Amino acid sequence: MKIQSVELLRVEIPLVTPFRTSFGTDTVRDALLVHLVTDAAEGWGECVADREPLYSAEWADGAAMVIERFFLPRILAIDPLDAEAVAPALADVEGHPMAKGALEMAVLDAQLRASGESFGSYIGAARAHVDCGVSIGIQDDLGRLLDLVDGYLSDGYRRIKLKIEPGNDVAAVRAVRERFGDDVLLQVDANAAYTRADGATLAALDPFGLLLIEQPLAPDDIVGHARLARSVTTPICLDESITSARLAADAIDLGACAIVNVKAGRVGGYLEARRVHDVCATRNVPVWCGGMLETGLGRAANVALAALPNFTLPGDTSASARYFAEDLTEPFIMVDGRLAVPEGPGLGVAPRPDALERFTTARRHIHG
Ligand code: NPQ
Ligand code: MG
Repeated sequence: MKIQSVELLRVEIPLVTPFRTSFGTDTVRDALLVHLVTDAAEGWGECVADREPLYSAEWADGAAMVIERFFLPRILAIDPLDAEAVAPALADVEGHPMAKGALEMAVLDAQLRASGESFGSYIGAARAHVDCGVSIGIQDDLGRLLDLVDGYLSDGYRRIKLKIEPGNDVAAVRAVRERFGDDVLLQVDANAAYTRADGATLAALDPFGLLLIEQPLAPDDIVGHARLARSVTTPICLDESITSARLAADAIDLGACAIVNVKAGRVGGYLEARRVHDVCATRNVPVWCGGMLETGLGRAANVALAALPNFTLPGDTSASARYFAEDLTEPFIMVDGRLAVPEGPGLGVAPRPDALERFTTARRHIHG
């Protein structure tokens, strides 16, 4: 496979409702896309870095710069080019896993479209559908939160995740349990908003039978999570902390988590994400697929990943309609609380030309 052109695009897609987390509020998804044309096929990659470096150190403008200045020359020098060669070729550049992952995704999509194989088949999907969960942003008003949960349960979502922060935690969980009962699969995500001193608050969640508490402490506080895990009964799940398969294995072996959220962008791409799945499976630690408000492109890859055997908990793989009135690709529609793994070559979906034109805010060829 030989690269003929590389284009970087920025798309801005309005969110159906603002999404508030402990690190900020988003009203649009501003995503960086990589569009490759090779002699064999086209490929699309989506970078999950946000507009500002609040969730993680990466941000969309920075990702575009590091791709153009440092990754592109390395990619163009790979011979023969395939997705497996991308991460090793970029490994001498420190960090930037989301930018690396976007490039690997684009190369993999092109490679699979050329060979006619689906992303799901390549990555090892073991089923044709995946269970959907939904992530609900922090609400000022508990009545509004209950209405949202009610609506998502009516839609068929099989698991509810509440974003929490200090002061917006136990009361929200209690209200949801009181209204909807103990059978609803329920979990919380703190996006690192707590400290080692908050053990008592987090232990106050124990009576509510949550599936897990996601990333209560700072990303680099593996020891703090290990201590916390011994002082609460709710399983600890790590998200931001897990930057590689090796770190996943170490965090589990140190007792810092009993469940892992897998996000390809955070670990440098879908191939490393599969290795995270594998080390967790070896240790009998369940995993689930996280979400980064992906367009249909990233959503397609996530749904394929979430079909691997050890993804035994519903993921943040929601329907397109959870986030967007109109998706960039054909929408992912939930049926009976599940999404179908795309079956076409590569990602199995592509941007619809008219939607791409309307959502694009900038585009530039960086090669060819
Ligand atoms: C999480 N996702 O699990 C993330 C957080 C998150 C679905 O809860 C733009 C880019 C907005 C990345 C909002 C979910 C984002 C983002 C939230 C990531 O921690
Ligand atoms: Mg999270």
